[in-house]
Amino acid sequence: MAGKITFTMLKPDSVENGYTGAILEKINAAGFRIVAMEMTQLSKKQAETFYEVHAERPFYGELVEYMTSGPIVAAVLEKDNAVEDFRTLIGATNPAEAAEGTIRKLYAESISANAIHGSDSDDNAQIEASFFFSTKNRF
Ligand code: 3AN
Repeated sequence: MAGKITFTMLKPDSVENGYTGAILEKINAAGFRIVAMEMTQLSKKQAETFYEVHAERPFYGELVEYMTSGPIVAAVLEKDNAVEDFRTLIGATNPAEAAEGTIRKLYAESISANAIHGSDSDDNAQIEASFFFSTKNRF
């Protein structure tokens, strides 16, 4: 059965460029319910841990530096088939390859400043949601 939650972060470029409201509107319009949400700035340690799966990738240092460069908005979202539907809504990692109408096509600047994160599996959605929010703070 497809999972009901996914985890997202509006990345520093989205917040800095004033796109938070427009992106949340698109998320709501696509049928996702906001279960938990917080505006925060990641510490280096938090970003390193969150992106640990990419530790060996050449862009890891750049990614951690970028994700700690300004505030982000973290949220847990609920919908049937949440992970897959959200990945469709945000579009390809590289905005140059993202489909028309997707969040990354509309709002991303580059492959690293790519506007938004979305979990890539149900297991990671659970891990990432728990990284930011206790069950007590999910509604
Ligand atoms: P996605 O966010 O689409 O799941 P991942 O998990 O492959 O993509 O990559 C995680 C993050 O790492 C991306 N959101 C992006 O910010 C960054 N990233 C991925 N590939 C590159 C790359 N080739 N150069 C710079 N940053 C990258």
